[in-house]
Amino acid sequence: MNFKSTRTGLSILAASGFFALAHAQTAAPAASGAMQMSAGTMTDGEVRKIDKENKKITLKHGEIKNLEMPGMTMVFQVRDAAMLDMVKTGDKVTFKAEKAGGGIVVTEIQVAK
Ligand SMILES: [Cu+2]
Repeated sequence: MNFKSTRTGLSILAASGFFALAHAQTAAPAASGAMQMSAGTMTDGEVRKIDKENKKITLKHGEIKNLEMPGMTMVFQVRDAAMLDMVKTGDKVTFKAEKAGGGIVVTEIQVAK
């Protein structure tokens, strides 16, 4: 039990650390007057299907600006199968997708508030 709660605490810490970093990176170009910031944009979506065995998720998504992709429903690879424990079918989510290894990989996902 103790181990589990420690692990959860660590991953929350890691996630918030990552967030702080992302914010810091976003702040720099804005300060220098650059308005276009495409990399690392969060995209809205809705979970249609989860395939844990194959580390895949089907998302109905809005425009993914950093990939220049219009809204559609499609299957994504996820970076880490544990990400699929954080969402369920029907959830409205925000996620980050990047090109990696010839495919598109979801690198971050969270239930939309
Ligand atoms: Cu798509």
